[in-house]
Amino acid sequence: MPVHNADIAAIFEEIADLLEIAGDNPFRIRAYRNAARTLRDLSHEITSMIAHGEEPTALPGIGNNLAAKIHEIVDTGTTPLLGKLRKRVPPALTELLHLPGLGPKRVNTLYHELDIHTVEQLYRAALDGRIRTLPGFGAKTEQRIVDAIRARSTTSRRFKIATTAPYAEALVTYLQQGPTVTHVIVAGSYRRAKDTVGDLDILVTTSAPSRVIDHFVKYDEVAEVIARGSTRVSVRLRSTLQVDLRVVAEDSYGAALVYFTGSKAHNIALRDLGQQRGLRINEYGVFRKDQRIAGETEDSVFAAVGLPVIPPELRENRGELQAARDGTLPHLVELSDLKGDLHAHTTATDGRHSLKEMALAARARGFEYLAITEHSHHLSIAHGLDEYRLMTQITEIDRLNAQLSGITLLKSIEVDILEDGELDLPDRVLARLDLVVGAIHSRMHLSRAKQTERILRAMDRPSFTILAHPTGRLMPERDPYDVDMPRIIHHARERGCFLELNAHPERMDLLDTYCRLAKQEGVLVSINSDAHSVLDFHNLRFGIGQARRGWLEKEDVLNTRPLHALLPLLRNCIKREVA
Ligand code: DGT
Ligand code: CA
Ligand code: CA
Repeated sequence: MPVHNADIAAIFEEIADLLEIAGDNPFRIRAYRNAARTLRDLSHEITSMIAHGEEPTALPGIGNNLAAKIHEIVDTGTTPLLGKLRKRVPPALTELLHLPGLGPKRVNTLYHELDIHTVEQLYRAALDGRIRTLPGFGAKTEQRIVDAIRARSTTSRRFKIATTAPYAEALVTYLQQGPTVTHVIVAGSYRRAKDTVGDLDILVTTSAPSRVIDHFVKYDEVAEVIARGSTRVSVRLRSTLQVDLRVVAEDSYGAALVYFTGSKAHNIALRDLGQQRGLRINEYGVFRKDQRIAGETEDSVFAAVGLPVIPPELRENRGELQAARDGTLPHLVELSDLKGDLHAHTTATDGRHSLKEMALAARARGFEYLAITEHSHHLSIAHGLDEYRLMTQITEIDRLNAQLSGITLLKSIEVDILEDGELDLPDRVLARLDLVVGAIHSRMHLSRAKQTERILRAMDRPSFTILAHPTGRLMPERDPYDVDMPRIIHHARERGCFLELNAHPERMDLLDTYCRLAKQEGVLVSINSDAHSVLDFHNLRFGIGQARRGWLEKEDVLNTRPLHALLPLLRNCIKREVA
């Protein structure tokens, strides 16, 4: 069975979790977590790398020991270490570890004091008020546990889009190799580039549906066939991801693609539009009475109702049909429009590559600039920079900039926004940087009013440039914090600063609807990778997808500016005095 990077990463994460609960060596735990991240972020399958004779040790952070584990998993689907650890620690406990506020110490307390193994047991104990009696817990923690479990049950069945991408791409390749197939395309929310995907919807055109379906259900990854008909089949993959396959004739391709791309709300609105013109639109075509007038291509379907084709990312019935009718559809930003990245880390804090490695990787992508934005010292778990270490890095950046051609490193910092809205470094230090990226990493549970005030105050600092990951969510374990985002966007407008759309798969924040609001307010959005390794630039494609969902065009995005146009914008922002 082909083993995907995500499968190996999941095993490494579980090993790390189990080691953590068992109180193992922190360095060992970290090594597994880093390796999991490396694998997940990899743009190619490690199995094919190995098949080409390359060794996993060529990857950053993968030593001989981890490489041996990877080989074991590729060959057998698992590693003996996992079995051993699962005997030592009840495996369900790792699920508890992923609830906010529960570290290994608390999980151990729950296990030993209350014999809690599972999330369900934890939920019941919390509702009974038994958690608050434990040492190190309180009524507040207990309530947070209840909230988190409730939130989880509504969101946990969805996958981050970045997680589904390797599965989708591998399946498309597999289906293309099958018999009598012409088009293969992933439709549904995946094609609309939603930040999370409920299931994959794959559309295939063929003259022999049953042969395609036979081929599909033989795919190695298929764990279970949920439902099978003559032109459709639903399966669950081993990763638990569900895939719906639809098989249609070539001349229905466009109509089926429109239908299965959705969204449902968009489809219904489009169908109504058709009805007003005496047309019937369904997944087989566009019909006037019994006569088919369109359906081979998406263009033909939209043209039948007098519209240009609408980009999939806009198809949410949020005004796109009206815009299409008015000729005001946006010309959406594209990945190739990005000229640089304004959020990246190096080995100086919690990144895994050096300044130079990051600079060269950015240059290789065709970027003109890369802002180095380490954490500031308040974030001690990431080994954040104090003033002295920041100054040392600035010197090093100057040296590298003099040495390297074709790429400019910008001096910056991801400075912590403290609870009172102050920044973690004084203005005189921040004033020496090209830009200042501010972010919240602590006290996520302030009231909406306090959290909003905190951010507005931070934006008032004279050097503040970009608000990073504006709602702080980490999918799936941390919900966005409660803030008044329209007010923050408005304030950004007044203060002349910018908002980040963080393309890290777990963040994908600013949300699409707020991207759109930012555009309406004239606030530029910076689409950043938050790279912690040279591989992370790859995630920018998902950030672009979300920006497109937010109707953003090239000129709405800060880092589509070439360096010479970017610098004045940053300076304007930095020099602005507090009124
Ligand atoms: P997901 O899977 O929850 O991330 O979201 P989608 O949009 O992929 O939804 P899914 O998989 O249930 O269905 C795929 C597309 O099929 C959906 O976007 C639109 C179309 N569709 C599904 N059910 C209906 C329906 O009842 N009416 C219409 N007009 N279209 C539907
Ligand atoms: Ca779907
Ligand atoms: Ca579906």
